[in-house]
Amino acid sequence: MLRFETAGESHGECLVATLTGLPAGVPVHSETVNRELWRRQQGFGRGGRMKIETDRAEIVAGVRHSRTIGSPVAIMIRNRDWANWTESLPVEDFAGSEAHWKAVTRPRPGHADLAGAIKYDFHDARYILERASARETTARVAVGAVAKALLAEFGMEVLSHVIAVGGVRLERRADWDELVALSKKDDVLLGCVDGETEGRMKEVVDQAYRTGDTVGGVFEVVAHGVPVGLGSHTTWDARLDGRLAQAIVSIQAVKGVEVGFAAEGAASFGSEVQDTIRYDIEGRRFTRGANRAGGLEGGISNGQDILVRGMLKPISTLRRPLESVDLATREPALAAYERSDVAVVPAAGVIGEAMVALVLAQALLEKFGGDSLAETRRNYDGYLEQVKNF
Ligand code: EPS
Repeated sequence: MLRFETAGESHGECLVATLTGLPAGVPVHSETVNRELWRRQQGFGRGGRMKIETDRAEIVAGVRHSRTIGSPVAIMIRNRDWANWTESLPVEDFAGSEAHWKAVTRPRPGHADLAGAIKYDFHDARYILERASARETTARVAVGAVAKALLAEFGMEVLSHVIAVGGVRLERRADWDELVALSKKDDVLLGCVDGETEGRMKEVVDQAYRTGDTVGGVFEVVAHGVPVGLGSHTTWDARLDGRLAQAIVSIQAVKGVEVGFAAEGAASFGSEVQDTIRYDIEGRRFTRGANRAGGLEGGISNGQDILVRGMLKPISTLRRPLESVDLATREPALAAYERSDVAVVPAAGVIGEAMVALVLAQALLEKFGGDSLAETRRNYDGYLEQVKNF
């Protein structure tokens, strides 16, 4: 079973992630992981922290001579900002440390601050926000890049784009080649495939900057080259759509997920929604009239592109803070503000890619197993042959 874990606080020494259960022989290169980390840092609307950090992956276990060796892969990403926090958040307490604490006692509406402080019995939300912060997603993206390397061996790719920022929405479908081109760009504005729409998205972010506000949006993750048959209809927790939904909603600030064209489908008749089935006699394969199901039927991948969207609420740290209550005095107070992002939709898309890649890698290994890449490939090729002869 492929599994991953992350640890690390936003202003601690580093973030770490382990990925356990990969077969031996998967090619892994630091530069590929670093490119994904770089992509996560981009986008118009990111905050001051991104100017401090240049996230770099240090692969410290599980990879030798650029290939996995079957043992857990461990990756560390150092926080440059840690240098400014060594006295405020030390591992070992020291006499007089209180004078250096950066206590957060005015919880931000929408953040984990208040619920976390009550639950963990802290009167300082600092200990909560340090882990709740989306800085944690750096570690997810690092192991997600390794999952992508495994998927690439089987012809699968996962990319994303932004389909809405605030009320501005991309009104057309993006094709796969546009997503590939977007992922190769070295100047990321808002991650939208349409320049004119992206310009209008930027105006919304500009407005949020001007007014001390924040803005959310919607990203779409597309998985290309996925074979028919990952996931299963047989039990609720084997359904791939459910597993992808959890992976997407677990991303900080994501409040909603959509598989395929769910919202549109809910407002339509069945005759307009289902993807009709056809057969290509020469190619000896089943084809579809459309892909409104987002590549998933009955919780099983159906061979079409997998489409999942994440809906992000606006970031909860506002420069023009909202009404709150001071945890110490119980008096009304404005919520805490240090610095924050104004919009993070393209970055969230990159995180969404990592999460989708991890879930697909898990489903792939569940179905095909293998301790070495060669063994996994043999099982995979045998299955594809079976599908061809179905
Ligand atoms: C983030 C780093 C954080 C925030 C953001 C994501 O850095 P800092 O808190 O030092 O400014 O910019 O986290 C949040 C949105 C949040 O609410 O905590 C990152 O690396 O993505």
